[in-house]
Amino acid sequence: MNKLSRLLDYFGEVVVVDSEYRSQGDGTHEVRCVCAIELGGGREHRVWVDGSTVCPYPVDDQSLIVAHYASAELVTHDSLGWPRPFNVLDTCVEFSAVTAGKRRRDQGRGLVDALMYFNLPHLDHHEKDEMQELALADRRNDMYSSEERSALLGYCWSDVAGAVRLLGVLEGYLCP
Ligand SMILES: [Mn+2]
Repeated sequence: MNKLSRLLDYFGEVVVVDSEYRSQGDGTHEVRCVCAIELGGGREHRVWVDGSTVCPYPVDDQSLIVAHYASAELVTHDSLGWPRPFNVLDTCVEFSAVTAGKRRRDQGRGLVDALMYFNLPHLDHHEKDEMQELALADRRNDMYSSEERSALLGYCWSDVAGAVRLLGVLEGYLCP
């Protein structure tokens, strides 16, 4: 997957990020995994958090970090001791702005809702719930089997792929 972004006219790199985690209730995340793609360079990242990790993608002032509900990714960065990104674009905020006054009451603003709104490929809610339950389990990262790790990483990656598709549509509004 290597889809160019029109936002690359404005930034040296555009990185679409998602993480899976268990919220600890104290403003920090027990982060399971982080997936990301650099749309300019094409590098893909699939990181299972095992001990200390370093942020594998650029977060400097030349780079734009894109995520759906990006505040969660900022907490993930804080929780991992990673630097906070300099520039952030939240596809949930942009989707909300673009569809304000147009969404029906039963149309939410989550990633699956946004993909459905634009008739883009998406996981079904049930599949998503199942994976989120796995991420929320009350256990340490080293207690996940290799099958569970790859299932969660695959799910996390599918959210990155979904956010890339959503960004492609939103760019039509953001970069007219
Ligand atoms: Mn996710």
